[in-house]
Amino acid sequence: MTLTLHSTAPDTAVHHPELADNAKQNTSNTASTGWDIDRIVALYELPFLDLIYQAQTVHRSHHDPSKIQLSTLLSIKTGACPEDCAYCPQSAHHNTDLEREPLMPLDEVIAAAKQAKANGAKRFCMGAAWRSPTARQLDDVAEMVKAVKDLGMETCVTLGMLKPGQAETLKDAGLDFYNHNLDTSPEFYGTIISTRTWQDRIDTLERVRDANLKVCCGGIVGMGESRRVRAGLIAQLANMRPYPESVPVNNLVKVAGTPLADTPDLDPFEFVRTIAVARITMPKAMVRLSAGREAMDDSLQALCFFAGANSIFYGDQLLTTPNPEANKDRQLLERLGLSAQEG
Ligand code: SAM
Ligand code: DTB
Ligand code: SF4
Repeated sequence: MTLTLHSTAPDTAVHHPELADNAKQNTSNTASTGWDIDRIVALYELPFLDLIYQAQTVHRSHHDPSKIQLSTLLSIKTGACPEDCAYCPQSAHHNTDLEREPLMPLDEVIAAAKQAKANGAKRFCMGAAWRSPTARQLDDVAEMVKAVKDLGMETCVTLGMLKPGQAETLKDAGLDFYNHNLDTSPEFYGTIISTRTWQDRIDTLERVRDANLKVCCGGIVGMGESRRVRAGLIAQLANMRPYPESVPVNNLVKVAGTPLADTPDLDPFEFVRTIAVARITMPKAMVRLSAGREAMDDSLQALCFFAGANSIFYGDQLLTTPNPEANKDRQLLERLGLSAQEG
């Protein structure tokens, strides 16, 4: 199968104030209509309340608004990554305080997954700071996937670029999702990462799709990009055929020693707008309120849920940086009348 990305769309109309129009569109994640960047920018430019009302309307026609999907992350191989992603504390190109760690032994991975399951997570996501796994590394991860799947959890891994055949090996081991983010728009990509190209990302995403794995693909905002760049990222995601099942929206976690450590904060409402625009353009996707929650207060997170986020990373740690404590998240969900989505 070929993954097609459309940068232009036949319909460039701005749907305001007929808010229902967008709610009716792109309801299938194989829909043939594309999202033009100008039309996405126009969504961003709606009055804030109109935008989140529209996003909530779309959300309710495709999802149970009381459910939040919970995924727990584990870094199975930490630091010393050869890639130079400007945001990432794990890049060997940056001087962060991070301790590098080799591939985690299988029994430790299983213990962490059991703990995540006991805490109520339904999906276990394992991340490795690799450019691309070797055959041997992939076999080790496949064993981990099988063991986690045997616990009755959904599985996700993010290992960098995959070579032909590797996605199939993971699928055979019981993998459900592969996470591989586009991260930013094609135009901005080169200012953030120089050691791989946008096309490298697309090639791996195609391999993942061809192996019948579900795609988890999103990006990061708050890296000093313009609104148009954010719209460009969303357009690329929404125009994938099919668009990803899972869309993580990360707010930059600023880590000392990375080139982006001193980036000015993104306006929190712009972050909420990004969630809303992702929801409207990818109605059936799970939109994950991902990295950056530690710096958000409860009201801002509630606003993100209202804008259509219906998934979070759950557990005290992301990969290498802190996440809200699980107990605090449980309390937040309870206060909001939200509950964990089953399976
Ligand atoms: N090395 C693999 C890769 O890049 O695909 C997998 C791990 S990588 C850490 C997974 C994702 O984490 C990145 O694509 C990026 O979106 C996100 N990420 C990394 N550092 C981040 C940061 N400081 N703030 C927000 N998101 C970050
Ligand atoms: C994603 O989009 N965000 C997660 C997950 N996929 C792998 C990772 C966030 C990492 C944040 C920085 C860190 O903790 O190292
Ligand atoms: Fe490596 Fe992934 Fe971090 Fe980039 S984001 S430096 S590829 S771990």
